[in-house]
Amino acid sequence: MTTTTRPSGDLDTICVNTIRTLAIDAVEKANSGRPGTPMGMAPVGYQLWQRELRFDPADPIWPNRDRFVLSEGHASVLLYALLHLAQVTAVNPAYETVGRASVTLDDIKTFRELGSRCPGHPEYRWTSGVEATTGPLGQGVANSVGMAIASRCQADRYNKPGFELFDFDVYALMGDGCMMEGISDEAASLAGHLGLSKLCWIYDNNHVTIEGNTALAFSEDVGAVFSGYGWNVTRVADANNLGSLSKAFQIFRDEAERPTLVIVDSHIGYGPRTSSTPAPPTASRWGQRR
Ligand SMILES: Cc1ncc(C[n+]2csc(CCOP(=O)(O)OP(=O)(O)O)c2C)c(N)n1
Ligand SMILES: [Mg+2]
Repeated sequence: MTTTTRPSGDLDTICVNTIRTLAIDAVEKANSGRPGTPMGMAPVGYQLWQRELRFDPADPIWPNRDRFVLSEGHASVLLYALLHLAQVTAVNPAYETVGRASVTLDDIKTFRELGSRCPGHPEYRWTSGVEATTGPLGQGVANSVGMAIASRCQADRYNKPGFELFDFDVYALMGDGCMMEGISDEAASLAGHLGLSKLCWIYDNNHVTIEGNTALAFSEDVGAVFSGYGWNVTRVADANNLGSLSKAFQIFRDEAERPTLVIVDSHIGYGPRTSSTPAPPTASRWGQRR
């Protein structure tokens, strides 16, 4: 007789922690890669893919699907975990359904290996469900502006009263590095000018980049800058608060004139308890007190 051990905690917490542990295991197996950002952003990915995005895992090329762009491409394993857990099906480069999962558990086990469906950075038309190739910081958010322009163009061209064929939203997840890149500001300026209200950037404000604390090189008031670009700016003080995330995404959808920036405060590597990393005071770890 086999027994199944069910992890403790509510279902949302189990799902979020499953994303975290997939990220940890993939990076450990590859002996390469970055689990910290997927762990910090796991609740954001979960909230988006479970509750916010309109998409059909069985039809990943539905033209009116909401788009998700992982601009912080170094966190690729977050996207692979989401594609796997959402059971997105695969299409080939010609966009034909091929009857298998986009990302299997075995694919995740080959993370960062040559020929893997889970390369170090996400590749468009290599892993289906990946909407844009990312890695060069800033590139994904810039791509997302083009996608939001496409959403409006297709709506203008094809929608008729009572027949709304196109109204898809575009979400892009970015980090401090994306925010520092000039291309992001140019793209944000254009998005604000055009009033691309179908566009939502989510800024992983974890105050750390490769070189250390962002205080070393980055101190601009991001909210003020984006307000100046004509964006709607909102804030989530704790990435683990799914209710706050939900409200922020509702604020985005209620906005009809401007693109939205959601500034999310997070902790890189959130989750495991070690003797050198005390629990943040604002939230219990792993969703439960220990
Ligand atoms: C244009 C560009 N420059 C440099 C890099 C190398 N790089 C990869 S991740 C990273 C730091 C990213 O920091 P952040 O976006 O804050 O991500 P986090 O460390 O918080 O996950 C850098 C500099 C890159 N990918 N693209
Ligand atoms: Mg950062």
